[in-house]
Amino acid sequence: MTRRRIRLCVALVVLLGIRTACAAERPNVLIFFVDDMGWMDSSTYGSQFYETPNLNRLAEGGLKFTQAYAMPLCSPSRACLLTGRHAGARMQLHKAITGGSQANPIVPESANPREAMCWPESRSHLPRDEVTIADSFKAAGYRTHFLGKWHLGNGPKFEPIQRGFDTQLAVGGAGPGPSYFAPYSRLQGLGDAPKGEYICDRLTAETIKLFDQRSEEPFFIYLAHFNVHSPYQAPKSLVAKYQRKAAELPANAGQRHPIMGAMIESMDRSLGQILDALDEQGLAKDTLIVFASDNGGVHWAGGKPGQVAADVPITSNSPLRGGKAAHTEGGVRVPMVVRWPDHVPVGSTKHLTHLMDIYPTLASACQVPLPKGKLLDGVNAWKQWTGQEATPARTLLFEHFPRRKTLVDTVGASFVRKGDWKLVRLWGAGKDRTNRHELYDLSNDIGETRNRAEEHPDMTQEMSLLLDQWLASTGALLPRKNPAFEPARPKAAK
Ligand SMILES: [Ca+2]
Repeated sequence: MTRRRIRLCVALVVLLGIRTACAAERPNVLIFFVDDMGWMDSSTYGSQFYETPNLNRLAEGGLKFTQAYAMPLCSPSRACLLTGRHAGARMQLHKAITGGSQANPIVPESANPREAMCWPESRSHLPRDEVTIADSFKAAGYRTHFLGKWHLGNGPKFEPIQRGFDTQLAVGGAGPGPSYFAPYSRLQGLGDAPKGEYICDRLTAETIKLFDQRSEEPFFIYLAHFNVHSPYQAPKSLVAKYQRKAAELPANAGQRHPIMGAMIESMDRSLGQILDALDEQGLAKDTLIVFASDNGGVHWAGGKPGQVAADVPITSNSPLRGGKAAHTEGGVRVPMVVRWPDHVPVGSTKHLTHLMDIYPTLASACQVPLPKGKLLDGVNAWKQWTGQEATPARTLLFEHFPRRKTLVDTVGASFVRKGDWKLVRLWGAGKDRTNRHELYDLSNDIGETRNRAEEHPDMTQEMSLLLDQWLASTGALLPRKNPAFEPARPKAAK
């Protein structure tokens, strides 16, 4: 071999070596996102009713978070996940996007005389000037794919392919439409679905197809399942299985809804099929998986008349208080598991985290540059995820959720977590419509049963000040007293 050929071979080996190293350092990313799955809605987190062997399997090979937070509702949580920024405070997006949402939200000057407060309106879409995690990953050379529930604005200009995704499928709103079973009347790209197909199964199959598209570029997949949001529908055989299980339980058991059991198991089967496909294709070690939910479980009866267990609460978040749409732990604490073999150690962590942290942390893991000139509220916790640092990446966590009461247990509230303590501000709920504060020590009162605000006035004041400073820094819209309020009038029914 001539010297020139030797030099060429050495150069090739070096190049190939670097490429292999790069490939190993830039994993594929799969965000497996579930809708309305509460913190206790899996055997992984302690449910005795639901069966989630595949989430157990994921957690046994990864890191399980016990203090991961979302917003209490779908749209704001998804905005936090995708932008790494506070949706409720910075984007004025604090409700699920509906026809009543506004393009340019304000706080109305006055409201119905029955209402004590004027509540801020909520935005109708993810603002166009926000940069998404998909924008960043696409710019860094990833193939980016979206499947499932979007719920961040209606109309072509707000769809995933306008927000950094190369491909999109389904792009649903609050749920899959009138049915989880084909034909689907409101979902994109699924016109070929055979009658009776369950949308969860289809999204799973379409995700696995993306694994087959082997290319030089790694993939970034955001699979946002419709399960386990309403309408409550699941394959009959699975519903029957959970009817038998429920029949064995006392009538007051918190978790006993057969359709919910079947919907959760369907979702878990999807996860299992995806994990199997990654194993079979030799991709498991090169794929970083984040599993999470967008808000707490629905703890009221949500079935339709005549449906199985129509009068039974959909789930229970106990020992957490409340559920979906509430600022209490049952509404905002969610399951979250991260797996990347040989990088993220196996175990569980109490570190405080939020869906907002996923963007900067994944960007760090995958060497993806963060957007310039955009302040992220999420923190980069990669050193914590990988066990390189034991101290938490965040000790403070804020949420802003200024809405009138519309669903069970919901009130307009904001809160700050500082270490184990949680200070809640209930807007206009005090004497003469002043703000009321509640203080909880979650280290020994996870159910928020004992308000310690009077016992710890200094801490209450200090954390209230932190909340004020944060709200002012974000430009959040704040509720104010309704000048038209007539207390003598009966309050709105809801
Ligand atoms: Ca949701």
